[in-house]
Amino acid sequence: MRVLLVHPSPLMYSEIYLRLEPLGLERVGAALRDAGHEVRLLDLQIFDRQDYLRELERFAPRAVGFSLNYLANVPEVLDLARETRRRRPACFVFAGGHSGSFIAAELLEHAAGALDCVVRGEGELIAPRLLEAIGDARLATLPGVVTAHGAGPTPLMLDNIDRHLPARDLTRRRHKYFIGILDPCASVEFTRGCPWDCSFCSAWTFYGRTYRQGSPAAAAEEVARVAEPNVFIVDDVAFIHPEHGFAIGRELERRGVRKQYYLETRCDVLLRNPEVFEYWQRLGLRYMFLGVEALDAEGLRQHRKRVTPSENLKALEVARRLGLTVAVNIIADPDWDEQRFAIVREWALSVPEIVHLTVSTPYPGTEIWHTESRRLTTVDYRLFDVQHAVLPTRLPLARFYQELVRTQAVLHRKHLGVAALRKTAAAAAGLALRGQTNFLRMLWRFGRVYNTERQYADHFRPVTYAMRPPPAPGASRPRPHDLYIHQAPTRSTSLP
Ligand code: B12
Ligand code: SF4
Repeated sequence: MRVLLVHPSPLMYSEIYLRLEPLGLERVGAALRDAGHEVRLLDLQIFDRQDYLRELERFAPRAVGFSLNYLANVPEVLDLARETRRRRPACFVFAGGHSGSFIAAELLEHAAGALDCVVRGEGELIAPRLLEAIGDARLATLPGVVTAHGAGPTPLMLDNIDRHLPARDLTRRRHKYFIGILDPCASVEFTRGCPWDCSFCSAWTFYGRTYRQGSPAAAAEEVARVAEPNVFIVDDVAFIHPEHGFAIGRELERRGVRKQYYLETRCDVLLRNPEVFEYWQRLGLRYMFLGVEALDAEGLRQHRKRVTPSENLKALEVARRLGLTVAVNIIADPDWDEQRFAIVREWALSVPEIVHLTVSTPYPGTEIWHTESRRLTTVDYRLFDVQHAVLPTRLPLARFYQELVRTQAVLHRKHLGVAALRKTAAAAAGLALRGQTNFLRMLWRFGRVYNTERQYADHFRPVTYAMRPPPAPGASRPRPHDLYIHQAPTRSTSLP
């Protein structure tokens, strides 16, 4: 069967700093190909709506599957699904992915028949079975599948994440994928899931707080096959178990693989296992992202980060000693006033790290979606991109954005301003000579993307699809299992 898989367009944040391959769709694509289907993938982070409509016409797929990892992409995907239904009424249209998994029934309601089903959870095992069941009443009985007529049992989880390794040849114009100066950059997954339970995050609820590791040999083979010189390791928390990191590294050394790497981890994991990060630094680790989230103990407690401010600061010292370029994230609360923004600006300028600021956003699937007592000020999915305020702001909204954009601009200038760029000028020139211009282009985009008026005006766009707000804002803390998409308790992993 001809199947077209589609990743929606980028959100604000990715318009500047990065663009990464749709790894989830490449994995689902691999599983479908293994089952004998003819698969194409279109990434709207790179291509546009016209390209999609052309592909629909020329490839004439029997089924189209949309990836909905991000809540902010919901209206775009619904519009595309409706357009697909209008142009090709017999086509089977489905959606899956992270955010889609938490709001399946709501999506089907909005789609008003344009979506045949929503798939909850991991797609590799269920996608081939889904296509087999097209036109059959069995569809609504498949694990994780939700249709207008009913929902199947709890979603399936991959027993072994080495199965269905990503079909990278499905993504076209791969030179467009990059993160900062790692241009071009591929993505790999060494582990899946996270054993922590931060209150603002849905990574753990999506995987039922499980944590799975791929085999070191398969992971290294996967990196060896990547054509790009740079690799983004997508694991939520890299090298929780240092022996796994060492084992992958040794396999890479044995194969003589040399790449530059970017990874994300937690401060306490870095403090506990500095040797594995030091080892990876020798293998080519260049960038590390640490989710600091808050500078004070109270903020960390609210996010349930299970780390202290002093551990965070110590971790930054360790990362500096390793000679890595470190980026950290701080969560801005809509309740912040001018002074709170000023404190963050001051701190950010006093440390050598790249500091990112995201706005606290309750997402379906997170604990704060239920416990946040402040009512949402918007039901526009597009604003749920951690760059807009969806809760009441203490400052007048326009003033809040002035402070936010001012702070973002200070942080941007610090690591991408003229002075900072002198250090990377040679590398940037080298990229330009090789025709890799993603990094260079991103330098000029800041003013167009982060813009007080634009962000403020975004709140007044007409809303076609109104999001379903949480049933009872400020409810007491739900039981973890009630948040999981796998309702039957999955075996949870204890904290390392
Ligand atoms: C890598 C990553 C990114 C990459 C995105 C790469 C890409 N093009 O997809 C980058 C760094 C760009 C990114 C950016 C952002 N991210 Co991000 N990201 C992740 C992360 C860590 C891993 C995703 C991944 O690749 N996993 C591995 C692959 C194999 O899994 P997968 O993509 O989920 O796909 C599987 C299933 O979802 C499903 N599936 C997926 N698509 C489809 C489609 C069909 C048809 C089917 C059947 C199944 C299916 O099957 C796949 C295989 O099992 C997740 C956390 C997580 N653990 O999921 C956060 C996460 C998805 N990101 C999040 C956020 C908030 C963001 C940002 C908005 C903000 C930010 N500062 O990070 C931006 C905006 C992105 C944008 N759209 O422009 C949130 C999502 C919030 C939400 N509910 O919308 C998450 C959950 C992190 C969190 N802490 O909560 N992100
Ligand atoms: S450690 Fe990271 S991935 Fe895990 S729950 Fe916390 S924020 Fe989410």
